[in-house]
Parts: sequence; structure tokens; C-alpha cells
Amino acid sequence: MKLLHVADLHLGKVVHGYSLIEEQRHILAQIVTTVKERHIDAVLVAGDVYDRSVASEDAVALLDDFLVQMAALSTTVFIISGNHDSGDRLNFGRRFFCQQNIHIAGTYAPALGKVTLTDAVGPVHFYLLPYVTKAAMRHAWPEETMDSYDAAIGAAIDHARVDFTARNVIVAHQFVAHGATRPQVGGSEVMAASVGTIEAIGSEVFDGFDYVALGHVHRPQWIGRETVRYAGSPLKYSLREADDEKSMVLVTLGEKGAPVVTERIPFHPRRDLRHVTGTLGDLRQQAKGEGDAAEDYLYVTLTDETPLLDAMELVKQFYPNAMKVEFAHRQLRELGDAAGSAVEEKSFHDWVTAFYAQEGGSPPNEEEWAVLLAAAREAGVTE
Ligand SMILES: [Mn+2]
Repeated sequence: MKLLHVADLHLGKVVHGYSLIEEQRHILAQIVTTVKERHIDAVLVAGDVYDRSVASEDAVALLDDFLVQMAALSTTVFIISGNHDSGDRLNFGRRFFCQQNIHIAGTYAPALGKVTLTDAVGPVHFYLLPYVTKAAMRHAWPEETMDSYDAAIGAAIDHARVDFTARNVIVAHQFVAHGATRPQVGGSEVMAASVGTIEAIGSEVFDGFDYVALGHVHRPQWIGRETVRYAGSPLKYSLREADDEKSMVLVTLGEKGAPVVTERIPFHPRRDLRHVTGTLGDLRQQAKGEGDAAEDYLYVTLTDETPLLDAMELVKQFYPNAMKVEFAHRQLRELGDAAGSAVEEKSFHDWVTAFYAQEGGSPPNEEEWAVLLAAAREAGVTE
């Protein structure tokens, strides 16, 4: 059985004022092509389908188009919610969609969703674990003590009574570590309720599953074993991801116990996201030789010794999709800040922490963070 694992689509995402919807359409088309060419049986979408809990209209239309194409190919689709999604909204139409082999798990209650597909060798059970908080798990199972995130996710799996003699795949959207090895984050993730260090889930919670399709961390990687994987986001959503190679994972399941083969298939973005450094004159020259690549999304560091007014406007004459311009020299950088042409890259978390520190209070507690993050996401101020 052949599976295609993707995650963190963040449909509708806007980066530095640029809607990436056309880039995302281009990426979804590559998924469709891969499904056709590689004869994929099921596509796994491991959360953060949308960028916002109230998804933009073009994002909803884009997912709609994608699902219609999957249905036309008779390919099964599994979708879970991520922390950016509203689980309840994602659940819209799920009972109809499953008639077209599109299985959506937006919310946990009352239990882990299970769907079975069968190939020549026998059944494969798919467990769908939407993004859940510890609090949500405690609410679902009030009789049980869950003193850690680990225990909460463990409980969800225990309650599913998985038959580990059969072939099993789980789709989840969580921060999973292997012992002291934590995943390398890409940079554009927003980790909910993350005060100080983020509470990670031990990868051994998923022991026994033949493949674990993870979402949440935007840099593609495996955790502990090659079959516990983050597919990563399909596009670079921040400068810190400029060097990532974004990809989807093709997973081939044979008989139970036979090695599960994984293959990374790179995404080819319509426009790349890059960082360029040089003087205005140098970069103007460089852009001429770049052809279509001059339309990439660029973070520009100018090394000019003299101040430039309206630097962004000047750069856009040859790099029309420049996202951000900053100066290499400190005094110019300050000037740029004053002119509003270079906005300091600071996360919402950092801004709030700095504000609380400035006001002389203690940092927000977990509950306050949840409220702040929900409001910020609703307002679209967090990426
Ligand atoms: Mn994400």
C-alpha cells in the first residue's frame, strides 16, 4: 500500500503582506500529480490544513478543489486538525465526505477515529488523532489521571485498543521528541501554550505503529526511527526555513513486519524564498541575471554605506516580491526602523513577554497564554 504524507499546508497564509495562495495551489497540484504518477492509495494530511481557525475564502475554495480532484481519482484522504485549525469547522461535512473516502478528524471526542483500508496482503488500520491539548484529554476521560502530555496522548492510544499484530498507521499533530533529542523547528511554527520549554511527547508513545505521520514541526525530519516522521510544511513560511528542502513523504507498506520504505519527494515552489545580501547596485545587477528567479520572495540585506530613503521601493524595482529589506550597518538599521522600512522580526510570544516584562508583572500563565494566542490568531497577528 502506498501512502503520501503531507502536513502543515497553512492554506491562506499571508507572509509579510503577500498572500501565498497561488504558491499553495501550485503545491497542491504537485500532490495531485504525485498521487497519479506513483499510484498512491491514500493521502495523509497531518494538520494545520488552514493557517487560521477562521479560514480565508480562497483557502476554503482551494481545499475544496483539492478534495474534488482526490475524489475523482478515488484516492482516500485522511485529514486531521492542527493547532491552527478550528476542529469543529474542519469537521463540516465529514459524514458526507467519508462516502467519497475523505476522512476528517477535526476533534477528538468521543474517541480516536479509525478507518481500515485493505490491500492484497490484508487490512491497514488508520488512526486519526486530531490536535488535542492535555486539558481536552482530561475532559474526555475525567476518571483518569493524566499528569503529562505523554500520558494524555498515551491514553488516547490505549483507549483505541489497537491490535498491534495488524498493520497500523497513526496521523497526529504534536511536538514529538526522542529522549533528549527534540525536533529541529523550521521557524514559522506557532507552538500553542508554549511558555519556556515546550512539553514534548516521547516518540515511544507511538511504539508499535508501522508508520507515524506527524505534523506541527515545519522542517522535514524523522524522530527516533525513520517511520516516525514530520513531513514538514510544503513551502518555506519564514526566512529561517530558506535552506530547508520542503518535501512530501511516500510511504510503502508491505506485509506486517517487512521494512516500511519511506521516500522524500521534493516540492518545487513556483517562487522560492531566499535571502540576498549586497549593495543596491550589486543586487540590481544580480537580479538581471536571475530571470524568473528575480520574482522569488526575498529577504534583502543592504550593505550600502550611505542611507537610502525608500529602500523597499528601490529594491522592488528589480525584486518585485521583496518581503523585507534591512540594512547591514547598525546606524542605518536604526534609521530604517525609524522609517518603518524594516520591521523587527519578533514572534508574538516575544512581544508579549517583552510587554509583560516592561510592565513589571510576571509572565502570563498557561491559561492567559491560551486566551492571548487565540485572540492573536483570530486577529491574524501571529503567523
Ligand atoms: Mn504548522
